[in-house]
Amino acid sequence: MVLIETAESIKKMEIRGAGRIARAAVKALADFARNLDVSDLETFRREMQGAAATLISTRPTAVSLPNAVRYVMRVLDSSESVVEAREAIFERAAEFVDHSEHALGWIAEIGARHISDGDVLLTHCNSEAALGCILEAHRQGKEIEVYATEVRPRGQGLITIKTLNDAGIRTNYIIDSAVRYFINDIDLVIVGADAIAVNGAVVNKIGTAQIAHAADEARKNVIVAAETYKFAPRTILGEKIEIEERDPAEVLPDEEAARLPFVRIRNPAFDVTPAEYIDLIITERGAIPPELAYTVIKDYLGWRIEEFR
Ligand code: RUB
Repeated sequence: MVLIETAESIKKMEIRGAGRIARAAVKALADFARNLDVSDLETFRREMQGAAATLISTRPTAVSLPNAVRYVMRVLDSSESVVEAREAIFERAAEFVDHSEHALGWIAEIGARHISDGDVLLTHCNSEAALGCILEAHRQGKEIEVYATEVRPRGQGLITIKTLNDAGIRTNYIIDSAVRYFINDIDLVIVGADAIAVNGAVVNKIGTAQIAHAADEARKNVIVAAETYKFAPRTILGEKIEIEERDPAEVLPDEEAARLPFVRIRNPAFDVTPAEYIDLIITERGAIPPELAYTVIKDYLGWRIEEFR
């Protein structure tokens, strides 16, 4: 069953990265709706809500996931029959995927404008949105060089350096703790986001906050590339974005950990970079300073204070 397989793949990080997770989830929802053999609307709604909950529970941090699922599920409120509801789900899911893919193109185009000929960039983790900007700048003929981090413990940096290498971009692969050592050689940091709070704080792969801090200290700009559906509406009311803490075995194998009974292994997958360390957020609608995050939530996501009553 596609729903269960997708949920498992997201949990195991076979499908990973906030944008990919969101697209996979809405495709799984559409598939679930297609195969849901029920005739009354109430049962259809209930089953769909169960499927949505299963998908949303897979990983807690990337807000693109609940945003995408809720965007698709909202059509159930106005549907009057199972046939209509099913069609509406298909339409919405396809619309989301289409928008998400186009958004990456627009972000790449806008982001590339902020990358100058001769720039040395630093990126962390593996973000489609951030890499899109780098690849587009290179495609435009800008002479650029990239530093890419390893990204302990899951090593997403390896995916990043393969992509950069395949594009023929001069790349330096460094361990995460070498960022401050190299920061003066870098002109611009460019990363993606899993979630952006209303105060402009950015949640991204663990280590991003340290990198942004080092960049701030060295007076280097930090750009975040993120689709509007990564902004977190519920932070308007002070809701905190949950930071996923993953299996300690990703950091140290269980057999080794078992020999160290006084040691607790901590494995947070993300951290929060305060808005003051971020210079610009590139969305598909344009580039904004982090202070304007509320505008994105209000104008583009269409979520208003009244919805939270
Ligand atoms: C991925 C990560 C990425 C964001 C943005 O973490 O932190 O920077 O999700 O990625 P993980 P994208 O590997 O744990 O999923 O721009 O591709 O949506």
